[in-house]
Amino acid sequence: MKKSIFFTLLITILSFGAWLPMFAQEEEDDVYPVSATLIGTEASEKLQGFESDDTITGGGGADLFPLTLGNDVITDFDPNEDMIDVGDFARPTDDFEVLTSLEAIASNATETLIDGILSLVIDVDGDKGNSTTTLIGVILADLNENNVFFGLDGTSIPPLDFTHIAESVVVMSNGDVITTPGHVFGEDAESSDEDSEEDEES
Ligand SMILES: [Ca+2]
Ligand SMILES: [Ca+2]
Repeated sequence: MKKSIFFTLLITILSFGAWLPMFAQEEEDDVYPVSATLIGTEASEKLQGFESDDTITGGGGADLFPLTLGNDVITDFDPNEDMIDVGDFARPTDDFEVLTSLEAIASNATETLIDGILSLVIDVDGDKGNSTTTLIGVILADLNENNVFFGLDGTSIPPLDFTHIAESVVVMSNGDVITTPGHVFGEDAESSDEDSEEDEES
């Protein structure tokens, strides 16, 4: 009898131990980006925020700005050189089939004075989640087929030769601040993972 009580106790302790990491994991999953700041350089780069409220500045070069959820601000969109990627809010396969054409953007956007500068506020998700992207100093007439990428023909890579990925500084919901350094496009963590895998194999 004593033995079975011992084993019951042991199993109880062990299974509780097994649950602990799951609780920890759950807590980790609850941490999410609250706001992000992306500041580009003179290079042509991709500046992609998160599902947070992001402030994005491209700097020089021909920059690509994929729009994301949250209330975001792009401070220096240059209609003659830069490009916004609205693909995530245009394609029927995604959750939001809203910004499917320049006309659709027009009907989901308002020109508003922000700090005295006429700017374009685009309701990216059609009011489903109150997400907006504000293009400072841009008016509706500035947008055209050359600076908006829809990806509706099945292509997902915008025709803009960016060479770099911009640095992002992200404030998480638990107060942590995570910085992802800017880097050359293609030379990211994935390639170093592959390297280490190769090392293990050899
Ligand atoms: Ca740039
Ligand atoms: Ca965002």
